[in-house]
Amino acid sequence: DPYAEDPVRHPALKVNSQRPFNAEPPPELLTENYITPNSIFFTRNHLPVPNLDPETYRLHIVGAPGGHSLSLSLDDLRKFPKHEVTVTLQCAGNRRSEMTQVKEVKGLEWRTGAISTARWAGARLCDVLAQAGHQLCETEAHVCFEGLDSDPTGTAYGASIPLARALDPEAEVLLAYEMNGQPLPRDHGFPVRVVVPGVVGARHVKWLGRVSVETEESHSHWQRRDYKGFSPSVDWDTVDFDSAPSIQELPVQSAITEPQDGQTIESGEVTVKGYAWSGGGRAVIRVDVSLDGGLTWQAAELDGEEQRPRKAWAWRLWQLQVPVPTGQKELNIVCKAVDDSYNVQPDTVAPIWNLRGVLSNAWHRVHVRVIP
Ligand code: MTE
Ligand code: MO
Repeated sequence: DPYAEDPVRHPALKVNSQRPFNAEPPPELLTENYITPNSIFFTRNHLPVPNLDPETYRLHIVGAPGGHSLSLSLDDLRKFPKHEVTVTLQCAGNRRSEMTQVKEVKGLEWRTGAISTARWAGARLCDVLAQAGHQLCETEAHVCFEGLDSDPTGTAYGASIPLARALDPEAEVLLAYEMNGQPLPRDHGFPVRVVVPGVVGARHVKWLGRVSVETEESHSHWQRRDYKGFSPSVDWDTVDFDSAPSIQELPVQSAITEPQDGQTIESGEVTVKGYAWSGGGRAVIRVDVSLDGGLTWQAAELDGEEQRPRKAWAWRLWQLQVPVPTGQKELNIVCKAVDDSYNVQPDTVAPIWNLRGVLSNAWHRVHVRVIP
């Protein structure tokens, strides 16, 4: 059993698949803290968790022509300036279960919890690449990452990001060895993972073994044959994966975590809570909440840390405390966020449905009954 050495997990996690392990925190725990505790941070594994010895661990950085390759121990990596940044990580499949309700899709049934936030620390990828002699070039180039997790045929998890993002110090791409002040937990990439602020979770390669600069994107299945968006009319007979770009920055997203769908609430007052985030460092400027299915709206209060312009890597938690309109037997609560490019979420799922169930970011809707 290749999964026999997988770590023990927190019992509060909602498990979507045991082998490989995929799980999300329940909504009420997800927004209890601005920083998600490591033990309930959502976990997205495609393969068994490798058991790596930090003493013998080496990160291989393929050098530039004329530069030199590096084989870095954990101590070597710690000698680079330590950089710390709070980043929200979201899987492209977050909220896929709502797409399934429109029409069947292929993938794990994530609800609203395939997203979490941590304070990551490590070496900046730009500093490490510079030491290996890499610099910005005029031609298109990509930084390819390979994990030390692999399937029975020996194929490792892999992904890539554009070289320009990797070399931009303002993009704050990390080779992280700490998560919330602790060594990375095994499920989250121990001892070293990539953190790419503002970019889809799939590029944050865990258990990092190898970094190289190539003229093409990673040839990994997960870069080329997955994590791409398509029109609702594209099916498995007609899909042409080469025709769509790989997902990098994600669109604006928000969801309600309290109350939950199907719940019964007291009349009087209701507190609506949730999260909002956008990709590419775009800040959330507003979250609108409706109690009547989208007829009328009120702006929620944004909690959590202020976001830096163009570097809004982490989510905002939000809440709205409002009287329940008298005589109301039920509420159709809706939320939608706006980012600083004035991007908005689509109102329904059907027009953004796609066969892989990714990029599910329609208005989030929750139906509750009111006790008279
Ligand atoms: N890296 C490796 N090596 N193997 C993986 O299966 N999954 C990716 C990414 N990095 C994955 C990986 C995906 S799809 C996501 S969404 C994030 O890791 C999830 O990170 P987390 O488990 O720390 O939440
Ligand atoms: Mo993912």
